[in-house]
Parts: sequence; structure tokens; C-alpha cells
Amino acid sequence: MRKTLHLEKTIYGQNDLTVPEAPQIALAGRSNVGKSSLLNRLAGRKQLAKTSSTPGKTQSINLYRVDPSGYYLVDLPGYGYARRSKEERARWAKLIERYLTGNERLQGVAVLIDCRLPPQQSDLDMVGWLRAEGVPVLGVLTKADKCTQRDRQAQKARWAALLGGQAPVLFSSVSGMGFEELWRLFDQAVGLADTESAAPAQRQETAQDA
Ligand SMILES: Nc1nc2c(ncn2[C@@H]2O[C@H](COP(=O)(O)OP(=O)(O)OP(=O)(O)O)[C@@H](O)[C@H]2O)c(=O)[nH]1
Ligand SMILES: [Mg+2]
Repeated sequence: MRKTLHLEKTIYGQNDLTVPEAPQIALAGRSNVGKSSLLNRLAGRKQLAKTSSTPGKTQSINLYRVDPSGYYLVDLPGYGYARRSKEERARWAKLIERYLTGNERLQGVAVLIDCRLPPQQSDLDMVGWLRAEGVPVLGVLTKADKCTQRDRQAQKARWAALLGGQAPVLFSSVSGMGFEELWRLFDQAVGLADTESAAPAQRQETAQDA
């Protein structure tokens, strides 16, 4: 069944920091890597999340409910955006850290990485920090339309090694590459069996019951 996304809650600061009692997957990554664009592509709606060619567009934690699945995708402000004041960056980092650490319903964090760039320290720090916190990391290489096939495979192998053997999903918000694979990965991360593997199990149960 086709999924739809609805913006249900926006968190601007510590005072709004309450989260739903439902599974969540957050999207993290450096400013401008394509987090909001990826969300729009998954939603099939160009304007659902605001995007910009200028880094620092998303400035709040935005929770999108996935229907009919019942979990949330959470768009985060990007890290590594240098043009904000030091105080502002510290405030954001603290808010994001509090969201990511104090949240028992967080099932994973998709770390988005620009497929054109070599691994950046800030991405490695993020992955290391999430692992230390025990949060599953889902790797996504963005802007795959801008990379040659050869670069894509090289980056995939490089990040697979950095992610403990798990190959990242190659994704493009422009072409739609990786759309099905990413939904499958998110569904799995929140414990939803994919329909193809669930169907035979259901049939078997019915046969046993009869
Ligand atoms: N070619 C190409 N451009 C992309 C893709 N995804 C995003 N972009 C462009 O990259 C820029 C940044 O995209 P956003 O989705 O706003 O990035 P973000 O990670 O949400 O950025 P912040 O909100 O600042 O953290 C925009 O100009 C997008 O059009 C992609 O898959 N391919
Ligand atoms: Mg954004």
C-alpha cells in the first residue's frame, strides 16, 4: 500500500520536546546533504518539507507520521552549518542530542552522506556517537544522480566498511533511485515485516488453525 506522510509536530526548543508514543526514525546529516528533499521524495510531495540550496534551511525538529504504517520519520536540522553563531549552534546541538538520547521510541537514525564527498569528520563523529549510544545507524548516500556508477560503488564499499559491514542505500531525490529499498529498510528498522515475507507466514497460520 502506498504510504503518505503528514507533518504532525514541530519542535523548536527544549520546551516543546515531547515525542509521540510511537516508533521513530530520524534523518541526520550535514546541512544541505538532502534530508528534507529525501523526505519529500518519499512522500511524493515536492513542498512537504522546506528545502533550499542554501545550507541551514531546516531549523526545527519536524515529525512526519507515516500512514498507514504508524511510525514517524523525523527531519532534523543539519549539523556543521558554520554561518550560525556559536551559541546558536550549541543550542541546536543540545536540542538534537536531547531528542536522540532521551527517546526510547527511536528505532534508528538514517545518517545521510553526500555520495560525492569523501567521509567527513562530522559524519564519522555522528556515526561513532550513535553507535556508542546504542542507536542503530542506517547509512544513506544522497545525490546519487550526481555520481558516476563507479563512484557510487566505491563510496558504497567505503561506507559499508565504516558502518560495520552494512552497505548504505544509494538514493536520489531527483531520480527516485533507492525509493523502494529505503522504505523497506525503514519498515524493517521499526519491526514491520515486509508484505512479501509476511504473506506466506499468515497463510501457514490459517492452515494450522483449520
Ligand atoms: N541533484 C540532487 N540535488 C539534491 C538531491 N537532494 C537534495 N538536493 C539539493 O540539495 C540542496 C539541499 O537540499 P535539502 O533537502 O534542503 O537539504 P537538507 O539536508 O534538508 O539541509 P538543511 O535543512 O539545511 O540541513 C537543495 O538545493 C536540493 O535541491 C538529490 O538527490 N540530487
Ligand atoms: Mg532540511
